[in-house]
Amino acid sequence: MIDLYGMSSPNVLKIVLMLEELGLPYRLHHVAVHRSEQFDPGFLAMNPLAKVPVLVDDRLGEPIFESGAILIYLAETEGLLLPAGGPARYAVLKWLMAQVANVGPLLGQLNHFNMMPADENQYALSRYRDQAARIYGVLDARLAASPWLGGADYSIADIATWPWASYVDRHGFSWDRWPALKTWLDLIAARPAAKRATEATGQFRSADMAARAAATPEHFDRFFWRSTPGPPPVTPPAAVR
Ligand SMILES: N[C@@H](CCC(=O)N[C@@H](CS)C(=O)NCC(=O)O)C(=O)O
Repeated sequence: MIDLYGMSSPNVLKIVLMLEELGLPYRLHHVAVHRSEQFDPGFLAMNPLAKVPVLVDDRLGEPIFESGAILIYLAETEGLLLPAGGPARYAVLKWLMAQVANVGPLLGQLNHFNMMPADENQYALSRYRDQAARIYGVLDARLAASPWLGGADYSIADIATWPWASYVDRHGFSWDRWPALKTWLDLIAARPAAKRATEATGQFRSADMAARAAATPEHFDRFFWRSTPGPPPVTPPAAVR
């Protein structure tokens, strides 16, 4: 059996999408990060970085953290969505790494500063808006030249990037700037696995909203890893890092 620990966030949604694509049975477990559950000793024993997703598969006997590692593990275990070798494998892996090293961290920082009081964050907001536009532009250019991020076939690179690419309008940009990215996004959204994944993670959304509503200022400081107390978020954290 596979157990996935998570919340309603893009890094978790990508793993649920992968499990749905593979048709594997799994159980979801909510981690209330707004109430500091990621710092419980039991969770830290699975991921010392105190972040979701974490996947536990009986067949492996060792929890896996970091969404990129989880995707590679599942792809290799099932022999799907990642070519076994040659240039096609490394094309997929480089776009997967581009997501975990660039797309997620940069868009996640924009999400963070977007939810903070604006007057304190003008420089950070403008920096990460520019970085987000750069990232969306790179993805759009790749998808104008290639049907999928990794090349000819749908792969774990697409699965990793899809939940993050949907932030374009929430970040206040127009889709007109990146039409190839939009076509690709809609193509994945229409997949039955993507519909099932979105539905399956719906339970996390309500649990996150309840946990956030019950969070104290101290919970927010821990959640944002702040050593000095800071302001509470002013907008719902659509995605958190
Ligand atoms: N590089 C990690 C990032 C994981 C991550 O940032 N997870 C967020 C949710 S998307 C999280 O756990 N946030 C809560 C926290 O940082 O305490 C991955 O790809 O798995």
